[in-house]
Amino acid sequence: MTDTATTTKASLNKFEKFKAEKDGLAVKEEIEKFASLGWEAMDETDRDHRLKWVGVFFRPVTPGKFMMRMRMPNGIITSSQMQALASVVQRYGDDGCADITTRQNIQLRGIRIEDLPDIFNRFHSVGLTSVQSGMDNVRNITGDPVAGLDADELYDTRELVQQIQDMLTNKGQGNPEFTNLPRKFNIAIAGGRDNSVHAEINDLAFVPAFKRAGEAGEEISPSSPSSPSSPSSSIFGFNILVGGFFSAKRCEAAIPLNAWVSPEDVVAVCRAVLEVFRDYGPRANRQKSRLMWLIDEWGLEKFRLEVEKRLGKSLLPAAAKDEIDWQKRDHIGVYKQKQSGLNYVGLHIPVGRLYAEDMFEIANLAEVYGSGEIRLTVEQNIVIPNIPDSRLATFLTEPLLERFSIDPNLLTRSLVSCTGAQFCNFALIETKNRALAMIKSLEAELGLTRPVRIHWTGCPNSCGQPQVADIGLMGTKTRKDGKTVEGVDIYMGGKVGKDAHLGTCVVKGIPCEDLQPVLRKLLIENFGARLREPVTVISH
Ligand code: SRM
Ligand code: SF4
Repeated sequence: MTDTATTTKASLNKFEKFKAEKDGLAVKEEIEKFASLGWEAMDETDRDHRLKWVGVFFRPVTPGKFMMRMRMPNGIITSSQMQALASVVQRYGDDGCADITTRQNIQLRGIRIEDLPDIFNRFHSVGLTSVQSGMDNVRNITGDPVAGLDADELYDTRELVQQIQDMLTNKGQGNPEFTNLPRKFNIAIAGGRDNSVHAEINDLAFVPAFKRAGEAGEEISPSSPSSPSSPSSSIFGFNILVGGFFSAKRCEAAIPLNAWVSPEDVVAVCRAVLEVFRDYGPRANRQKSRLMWLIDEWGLEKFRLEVEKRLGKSLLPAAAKDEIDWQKRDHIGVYKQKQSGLNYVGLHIPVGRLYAEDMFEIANLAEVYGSGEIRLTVEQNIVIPNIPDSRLATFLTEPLLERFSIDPNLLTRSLVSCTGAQFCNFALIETKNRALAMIKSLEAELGLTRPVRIHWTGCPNSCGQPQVADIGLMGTKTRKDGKTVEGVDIYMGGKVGKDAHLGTCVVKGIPCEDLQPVLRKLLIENFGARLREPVTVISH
């Protein structure tokens, strides 16, 4: 392993120790062996931890039925890839399903270890990879969900995101240079004006920003390439944000590195930042290992200097302002593309949950009406692009759109939920099913005039991002009538898009069984909701 500047071997935590004994990626060569051994006979560290380096997650809640986390750069998947994923979960009957994640990605459920060799072969044949998607690796890299489609976009993020993934996974084969980071690492690139990727909650994020020729860095020559939509004599690039993260102990929005890069340098900057994090990031305490802890220890100036050293050149100071000046869009509904005569259509997938037949049908619709491409959003929904005007009306009559609506009710529309107790052993509460049931009841009681973004997360790890929500609900255990019951802490004030900032906890420990009237009140008092008809409030 890479020795860190600050950590001695004796102070390594247990994760560092097992990584030092055997790199996680080594299990890639042992899949056949594991398949014939079976999950019960496997070495426990390989089974419970190292398999995550190839995207395979042991689920203590459903032992023997594993989860697989893919990589979907920029949240883009083809219909044949979707079919391949569908055929994998289909074989597991009631145990098989898939979830769209809060990082524009897909996770599969019900996976049996004996099937892994065949599953990896299938993935390989359709160009899918799940490598380095868990543990101390870089997670799925997010990009603008309407990249290349949106007439107002500043930069098409697709190629850059793919290049970064190729660099850090060696084109999906696995890259031992980046398989032993001190902790997980998130990267996002925003290409539009609405920050569709939640740049502020990533360890490293790039947000569109124009530099005026001559502004601070004389390196910018008027002949440098500029975006079609750039103001005259300006050049397109990105301001860099660093250190955003959520964890059970601490949540921070990313801070400006005071650096600007042109698109050509983005991959190199990612490499440089990751090398610095890998070689100097703190490894003693896993609760204090994310990038922001290193920045705290060093100060931003030193961090920036080390990144520049690895990069082999100075970074230009940030552009005076970035271009994130829109409210965040959710992409649900029908929208004209920049390509004349084509449309993209966003379908709402309730809490991101899909079954094999849904996945086959989505793939089929994308092929029949579009170009065979499907996009995923961080709100756990899908976008089908490239539907010609001439086929749009017929597309909109497809039965699947009754379940996966293009015009859902206003609370349903913005609902996001993490996995929760059904599959996740960290969960303190059940989330997805509860979230759906409660939203349905609230919508029956209330009339709304605008969407309210409600995010559920089953524990303080915050995978469901309650801090970015209008109303965030974080699972906890609380007391009621002398008994321990499932409850939530309530977060409010999360703002996304322009001037994004994190919400904070406003109430703690509301029992889930008492939550609905509390939400009703919040929606009425803060978000303009109105009671459809008087509700009898029963006091407990
Ligand atoms: Fe997460 C761990 C699910 C996005 C913060 N996350 C987990 C594990 C792997 C825990 C486990 O082994 O059971 C969960 C798997 C449950 C399962 O069976 O699905 C899990 N995280 C998820 C997903 C699936 C939630 C979802 O329903 O969408 C998301 C998968 C994203 C992906 O495709 O890679 C997911 N997780 C996030 C996010 C949101 C984001 O990235 O925007 C966060 C907060 C942002 C961040 O990381 O800074 C997040 N997950 C965590 C943490 C806390 C990290 C920390 O520094 O302490 C953990 C626990 C850990 O890593 O020790 C965690
Ligand atoms: Fe599991 Fe907690 Fe993440 Fe939800 S927030 S998926 S319960 S780790």
